Amino acid sequence: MAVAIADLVAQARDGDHRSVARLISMVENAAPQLREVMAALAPHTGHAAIVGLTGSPGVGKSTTTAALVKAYRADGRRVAVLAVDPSSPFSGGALLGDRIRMQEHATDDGVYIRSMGSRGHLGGLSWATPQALRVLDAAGCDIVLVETVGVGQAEVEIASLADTTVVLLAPGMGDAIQVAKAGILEIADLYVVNKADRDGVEVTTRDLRQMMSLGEKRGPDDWSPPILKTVASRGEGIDEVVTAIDKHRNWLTESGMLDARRRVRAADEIEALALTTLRRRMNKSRDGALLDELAGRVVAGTTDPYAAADELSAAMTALA
Ligand SMILES: Nc1nc2c(ncn2[C@@H]2O[C@H](COP(=O)(O)OP(=O)(O)OP(=O)(O)O)[C@@H](O)[C@H]2O)c(=O)[nH]1
Ligand SMILES: [Mg+2]
Repeated sequence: MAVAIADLVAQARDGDHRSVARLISMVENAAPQLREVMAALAPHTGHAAIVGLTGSPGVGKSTTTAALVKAYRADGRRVAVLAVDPSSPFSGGALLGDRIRMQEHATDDGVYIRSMGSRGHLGGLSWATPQALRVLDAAGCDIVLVETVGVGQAEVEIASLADTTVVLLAPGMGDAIQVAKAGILEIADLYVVNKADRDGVEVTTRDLRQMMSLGEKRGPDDWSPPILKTVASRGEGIDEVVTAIDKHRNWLTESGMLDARRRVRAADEIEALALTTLRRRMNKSRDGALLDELAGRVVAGTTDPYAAADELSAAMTALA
């Protein structure tokens, strides 16, 4: 059972799916070896292009993802799909429908598919997803597609994890209005109006364009998000999406934005981990009844909240 972490990482880098799966499970379960895992992965990260796909329920994210996988494979690229379900605490296998759609890739070593719930005991998406992305990146994936349904804050969170964020819309779903509401205009690098075989595709595209022009604050060197039309269920327009994603990637690299985005992301990750450590120490000091005692003194007026917070911080530092 006890496999050396270095071996596990080496096997994952050789494309062994079971090793990748075990590493991601370690992330999700916050296994005790996680520090060692992350240290072993670190030198191998930074290659994969992280592409987030988001949009309202049923807009065609999974169908588009499957079509993109096919296109990337035809191009000889190694690709992973991480389906993040913000409403589910469950992880592990892919959702049933998505599994069927992905069936043609099931025996392809160049494709890795995983779904994650996001309400894990450790606070979900923001905690486990970046670490899972590190595993897939270090495992040698060229592209990691992260699919998440655009409800609540999920799409904004995904955008903060992705190099390129693709927002999907479909005609007749009032999506253009939703775009404005959800602050999607700030996060989209690429719009895909899927189900272009349906009526209303022009209306959706026009609404979207109008919405974009209202929010326009772009300089001449800034990226201007293109609007593409697809019929994902027939694979139409998918090559154009691949090209646009590559083009955005090149822009990110050349403008220095890729590095800038990644630094922000790393800073967020470090901050989240540091806060987790602090909270753990605070709970320890709570066991020691310090917080309780301080609260009593604040209520009694013998100290003030600022001085009490200083005292708590000092006690937490001493616990380091
Ligand atoms: N007419 C048409 N139907 C499509 C197209 N793309 C997908 N669909 C259908 O739309 C339905 C929803 O597609 P999914 O790919 O599951 O959508 P999704 O966004 O992943 O859905 P959730 O994960 O549930 O949010 C399915 O029945 C697809 O077959 C398209 O281009 N045209
Ligand atoms: Mg889906």
